[in-house]
Amino acid sequence: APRNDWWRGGVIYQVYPRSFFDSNGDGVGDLPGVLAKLDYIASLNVDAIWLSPFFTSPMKDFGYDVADYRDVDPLFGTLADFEALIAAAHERGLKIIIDQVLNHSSDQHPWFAESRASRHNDKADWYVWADPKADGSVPNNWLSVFGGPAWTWDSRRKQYYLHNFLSSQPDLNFHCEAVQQQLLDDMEFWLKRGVDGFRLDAANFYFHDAKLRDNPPNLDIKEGGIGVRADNPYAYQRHVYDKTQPENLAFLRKVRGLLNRYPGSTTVAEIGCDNSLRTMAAYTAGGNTLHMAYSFDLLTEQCSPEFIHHTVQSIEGELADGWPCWSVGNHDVVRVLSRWKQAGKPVPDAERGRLLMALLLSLRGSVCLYQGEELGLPEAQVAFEDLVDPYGIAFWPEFKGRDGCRTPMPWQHDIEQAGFSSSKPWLPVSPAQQALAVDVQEADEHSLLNTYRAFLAWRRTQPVLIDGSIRLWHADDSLLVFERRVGDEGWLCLFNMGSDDKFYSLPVMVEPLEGVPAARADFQGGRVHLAANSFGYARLLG
Ligand code: TEU
Repeated sequence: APRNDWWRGGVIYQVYPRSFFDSNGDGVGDLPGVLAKLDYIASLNVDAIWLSPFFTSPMKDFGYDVADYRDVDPLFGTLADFEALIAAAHERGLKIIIDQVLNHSSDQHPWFAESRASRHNDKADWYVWADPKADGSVPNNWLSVFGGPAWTWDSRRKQYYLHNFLSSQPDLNFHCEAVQQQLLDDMEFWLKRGVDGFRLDAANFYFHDAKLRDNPPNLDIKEGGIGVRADNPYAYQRHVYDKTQPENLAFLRKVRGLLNRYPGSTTVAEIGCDNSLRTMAAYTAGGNTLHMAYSFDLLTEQCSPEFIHHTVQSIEGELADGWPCWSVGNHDVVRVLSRWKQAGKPVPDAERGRLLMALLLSLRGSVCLYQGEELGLPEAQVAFEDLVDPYGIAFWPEFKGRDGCRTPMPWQHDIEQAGFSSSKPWLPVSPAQQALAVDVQEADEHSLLNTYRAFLAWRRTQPVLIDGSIRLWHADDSLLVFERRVGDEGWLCLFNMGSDDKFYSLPVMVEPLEGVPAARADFQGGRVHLAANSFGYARLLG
């Protein structure tokens, strides 16, 4: 019988529809394109697909600016296309999770048009409006994640409105009950159409401090953190008032109440803030708020075994009965093989890719894989003239934006546009990525793609990895060792992330685990030999 908690320990494949497959030759991927490639996704042996936004949108933030929460943008297809996709996915045993961008709408949403029209109308308080200071300046020091103040002046209302992201993405006012109810109704619209859950965009941003207090300065800047750059003032504030307010828990409980009426549905929230592990724990514990949350910790530059050890240790310490979801890549960050560059000797990306695959899929929790990770794609080099991401354009050249991880999926190595589209795509195909196209890797039984397929097929039959507890054993500058356990069955999982051979003395008796795809550890009595970028598992005896 299908488990309602299929999402626990499940693997979610993130599709960025604009760049997956273009079925109608307009240069932009679409929902019929996802349908056309559904057998490919099913062949990966993942449990679910997370679709980045395909809703009606002026595309200022490529769909993360929604102008109608209940319809499909013509660029991506129709509601009927979406329904066909859901049906076909379910036939293949794949769940569909859709992105809900509730924190803000597009400034083209009719709600915003009404809200900005006057201070006295039904939607007057649906967005966050505030009077200027006496000198006409912005109400407080809050900043937009994408640069500049988080406030934009509206000459009609003669007030400022809040936008944590682009000025074309006004924040909805969650302090207004009617807004909450409307968004819950819009979510239910999709549940009724059979979606299996939601990825909640920027889920800790929903509420702002009603008193609009200034954020304090940040005196403890974490180098290598997301957005930490000398030219980005956002990192130099502590974001205690513009997001992550206590009121959010009550709203998330309403979301859970709605989902509880649709058994088998789930939520995975994106939590980006200074204390994201603690927030993840608070938002997923107790079974009455979110099902899962993912943090940004593994989406940063930091990738040492010590860092991963420390991150997992802290979340395990905080989590209680909450549930983590891990990812090392998405449509917002540099692709992992380019971001987690290895010190020392360069190694083939496919070898590094195998190690990161096994590591990510051995942690306790669910996992989001980003399209192309299974191919070991490096970050695409996109020239300034070709950039379309406003975030990248604003901070070039210190920060090159998010286009390099959003270029078209390479399906074929020897045809124009890598088989993604019959015309010029919205972002250029990367030649380095095209060399790793799906057709090349399908023809090679040892390719990273085929390793993913085999590993995921094996993993889904291993209760230790799906349900087991985790205990950290050891981390140094190259080696990470932890234990996973269900009942009497305990495994030691070892990863050599360094570029040199490594020996590890086993403090206990073990028996090497056979038949693990791509595992290469060599157990020699009381110690184990791990070549650079290799991993292995052993059963703990006694
Ligand atoms: O990203 C949210 C986001 O950018 C923040 O969480 C940010 O990284 C962090 O707060 C930095 O401190 C989501 C989407 O994934 C992204 O594509 C959208 O552009 C954004 O929301 C706005 O909808």
